Amino acid sequence: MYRICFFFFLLIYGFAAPVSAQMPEAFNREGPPNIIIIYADDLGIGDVSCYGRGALRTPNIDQIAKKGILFTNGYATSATCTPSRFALLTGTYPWRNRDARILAGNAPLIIDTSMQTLPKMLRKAGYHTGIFGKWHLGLGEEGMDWNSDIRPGPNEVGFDESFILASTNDRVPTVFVENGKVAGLTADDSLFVSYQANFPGEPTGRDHPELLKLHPSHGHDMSIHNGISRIGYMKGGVSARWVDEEIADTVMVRASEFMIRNREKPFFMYLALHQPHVPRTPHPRFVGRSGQGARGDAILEADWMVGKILGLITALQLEEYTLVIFSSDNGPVLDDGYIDRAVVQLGGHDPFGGFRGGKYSLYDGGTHVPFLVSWPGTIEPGISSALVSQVDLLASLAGLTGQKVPQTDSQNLIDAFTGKSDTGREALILEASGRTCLRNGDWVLIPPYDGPAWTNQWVNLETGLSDQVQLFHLGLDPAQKQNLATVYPDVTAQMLALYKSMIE
Ligand code: NG6
Ligand code: CA
Repeated sequence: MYRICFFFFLLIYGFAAPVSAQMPEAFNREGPPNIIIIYADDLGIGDVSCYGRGALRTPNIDQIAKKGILFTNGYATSATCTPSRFALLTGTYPWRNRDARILAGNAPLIIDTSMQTLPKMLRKAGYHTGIFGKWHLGLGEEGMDWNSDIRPGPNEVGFDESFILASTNDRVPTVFVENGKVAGLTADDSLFVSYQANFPGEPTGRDHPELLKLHPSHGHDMSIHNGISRIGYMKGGVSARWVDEEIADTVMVRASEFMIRNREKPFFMYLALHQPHVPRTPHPRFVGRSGQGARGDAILEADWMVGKILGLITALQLEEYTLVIFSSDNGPVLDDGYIDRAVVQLGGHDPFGGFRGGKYSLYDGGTHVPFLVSWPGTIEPGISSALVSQVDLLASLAGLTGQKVPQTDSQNLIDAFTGKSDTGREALILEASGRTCLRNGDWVLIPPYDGPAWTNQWVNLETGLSDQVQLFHLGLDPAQKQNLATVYPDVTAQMLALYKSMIE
């Protein structure tokens, strides 16, 4: 009840007025800033209007660019979620871990609890750490019971507080896990999860399409919750199940409470948005707002969340003490498994921002994502073309906070992230579905691979795979249209040699 009242208070009056009214004197805090990473799910570079490539308007996300640095060469490590999140939190390339692939909702935790992680490192530096939103890095051990302690999970890899979607919004179980327990689960309504077989008597989207308000286009035809069929089977835990349209509000309340409670000490907040991943189920107040259907509306909902976070930072008088990083786990996709009309309602919008491929792709559309960093008073606003990756945040934030981290794939690029230098990393390995390619300077080399050049007919995106070696110059050809491998055989040979030395 308290939470609901608190939320409506914030929603109706906005964050700024009520919070500043309770605030003590302005802070004059020494030491490193709060760190907030806002991480969208399947958001393209063209979806964020400060990049000037698409038709959607995201005024709140744009504020981060206006107050900070817009990176034109910012990358996720991977073209899908789990591997990118693994790299973000561990500073290690995901292709080094064979389990860092899109995980089922009942997969065990894939981060070894002895590993260095971003939240552990920041905790050592004196930060209070919290995660709110999508996890998708596995939970517990094989065969875990969802009705008892769900460990290891975020709290065992460095987060003091966690309130997470167990995996993705299209996978069972459709419940939040709060500090190692299914939130709101009651003893008389146990929750069971399987990715093998249905539970007798439970309806599925395959057998009962008449129960659905949102129909799958491919896959997603198993257990039904809230009129939407998902990947995987579940039974029970009804009282704990989320309402998809309220996920944004629920996560916002937890994130806001965390910031308010911890305003006087340095905090690290990882806010992992579930938008615009499928199923796209924005709250009714965003429905129809984008004119682009559910995908655009879900992005506007995410933009609203960013606006509320920025408003709260201001209200708490923490602007000059807070570093905000905004990015996305992988590139965009239109039809990712539900008939939500994302393709037909797109209009003139280009989520891909002119890049080739998209989610699941080794081409730049898979991994070349929006990447914004602000820290008013310390970072001068501007645009940077430095090559930076999410894998670098561990070493860079360790550099910022005076921590030592073991040698990993992460590079300390704090000068690039804070705009003191235009130099980023020289070379970066990118990954899609377990295959890798190399970006070095402006060149991209994709080694030859067996495999389809296109994903399935619904997703309908290029994978980047070819039986020929591919070489592109992104400075001259950002859309990767011209394969220069035979035009520049020396560059191809050098790039192949560098690629081999980096992945061995
Ligand atoms: C795919 C799902 C897709 C999405 C993706 C993971 C099907 C047909 N497709 O297998 O909908 O869930 O996995 O997305 O099931 S990610 O952003 O979390 O990596
Ligand atoms: Ca994703």
